Amino acid sequence: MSSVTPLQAAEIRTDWTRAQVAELFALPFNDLLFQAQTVHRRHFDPNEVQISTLLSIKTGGCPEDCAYCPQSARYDTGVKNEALMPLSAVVEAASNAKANGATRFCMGAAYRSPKPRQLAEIRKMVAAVHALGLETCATLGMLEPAQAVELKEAGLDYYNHNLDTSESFYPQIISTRSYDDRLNTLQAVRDAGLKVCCGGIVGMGENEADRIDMLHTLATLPEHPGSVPINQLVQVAGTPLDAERINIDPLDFVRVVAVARILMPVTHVRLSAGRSDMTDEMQALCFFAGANSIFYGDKLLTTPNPAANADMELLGRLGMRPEKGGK
Ligand code: SAM
Ligand code: DTB
Ligand code: SF4
Repeated sequence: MSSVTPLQAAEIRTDWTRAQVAELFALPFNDLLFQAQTVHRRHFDPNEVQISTLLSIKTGGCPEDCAYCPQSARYDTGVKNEALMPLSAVVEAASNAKANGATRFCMGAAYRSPKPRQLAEIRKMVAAVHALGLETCATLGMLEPAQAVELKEAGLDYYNHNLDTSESFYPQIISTRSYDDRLNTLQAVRDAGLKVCCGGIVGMGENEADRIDMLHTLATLPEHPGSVPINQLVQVAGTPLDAERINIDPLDFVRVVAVARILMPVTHVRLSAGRSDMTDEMQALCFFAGANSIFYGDKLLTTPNPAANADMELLGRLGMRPEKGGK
């Protein structure tokens, strides 16, 4: 949404109580989806979906221990440690993404946090992608306030940094950085005037209380994130979370999308990782529940995503179309 009317603004609140979030989760499925679709229609064209394309500009060899991640150097996942991509290759990928209908280009790096030399290179990439007329997004790990400002000055629109899960479940997933570290990076990003892209992962063995807590934290940040990616865990061989056989009820995933939509009415809720494991019907339910953004293209960072033509076919069957956007 480009502008928010006063009536729409009245619906945006950052003072949700945890009990209110829990009440939404407890609604009968049809009541929850009806409410989510009603809120969605007040703020968005329900037949439009924002298209983002991801590029891994620096793959593998990450020092962090995120239990879900194929790029951690601590796990034997077959992902090789590659150097930062050259600028020309990034520009080529961004041009292709634009030609294929993406309006936002997200550059991901397997860093704990970027070093000054790396950030200098990435600033050039951001400026070049911005010059193509695409919205720019980066996800590079933790940022200091000055680094966030540098990225903003280079033309960055969004910074992705996820909470991943609830504060209480978090220590079972990551030990090398704290929940507060994440909140501090989000603060630095907001203070620099960058738009926040922040969400989490469903299906890591968390329970409903954890999902309530995570969405409550997101919806009570000083400002709602501009984008909230909801990822379904992609189980990758070699990661600690692959050893556990985690089953998630697809309807519980849809509930998370619906509650996110109701809590954060003008946010783009992105149906992110995990779509390759979802049926078309589940994705359709997620769109009905208020998801209005996807990652488009055959690959996420290191794992598969539905083929672009399959996505266009699905959108066509649903009478949906890509949102016009970019700059
Ligand atoms: N290294 C940076 C960081 O962690 O902030 C940026 C890239 S990292 C891959 C971005 C996000 O991808 C993670 O926070 C996590 O939410 C998501 N992610 C990574 N591996 C995933 C998986 N196997 N399944 C679902 N989501 C995943
Ligand atoms: C987000 O929330 N999901 C994207 C993006 N932010 C960077 C990443 C998904 C990664 C899935 C695992 C992989 O492909 O390596
Ligand atoms: Fe590294 Fe990010 Fe993967 Fe964690 S999620 S291991 S920080 S690339």
